[in-house]
Amino acid sequence: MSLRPILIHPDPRLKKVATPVAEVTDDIRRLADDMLETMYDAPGIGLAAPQVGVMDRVLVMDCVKDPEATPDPMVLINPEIVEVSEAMNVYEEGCLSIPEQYAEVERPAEVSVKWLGLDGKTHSEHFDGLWATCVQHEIDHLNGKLFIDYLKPLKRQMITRKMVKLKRELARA
Ligand code: K1U
Ligand code: ZN
Repeated sequence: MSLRPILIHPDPRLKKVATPVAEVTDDIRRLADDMLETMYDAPGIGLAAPQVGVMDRVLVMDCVKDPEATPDPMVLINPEIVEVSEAMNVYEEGCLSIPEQYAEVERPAEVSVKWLGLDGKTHSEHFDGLWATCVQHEIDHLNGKLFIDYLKPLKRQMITRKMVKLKRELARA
């Protein structure tokens, strides 16, 4: 297992639609392991493959925030939202590709998702609470969408300018 560098916005790879995975290969298993290690190290509650520069439809998440509780790592390949609730929920989201920037985003409060597991089988689950918010945020990444795309243009531009500055500073360091 190894840590992979996380891309920082703006980066063209974060705006692209990722490609469906045709088969669960050793490369995909290695990618999922590396993504979980990278997510826990960040730390974060989710990570999508495009954030580490891989344009495959793979995401990982673990929304168990309590460090004393048992971790619940999940790997979702080719995830699809099959049902959304009418009820909406607002959560102050962050993003590992947009460090230290947070904003309220409104999304369906509950979603049903189906995906391919590392076992090669189709799985489906109903998510609510933070899990529902996180899985939608990660599926957005697979579709080239960031949480700042839900914000007013002025706020989005302000955050993007901060990230351009941060990337310049990181490149100089
Ligand atoms: O996809 C990402 O960039 C990861 C992102 C996921 C996410 C956060 C909040 C709402 C929806 C999706 C993060 O994990 S940001 C970091 C974070 O939320 C966190 C970090 C440490 C402990 C608890 C949360
Ligand atoms: Zn994100």
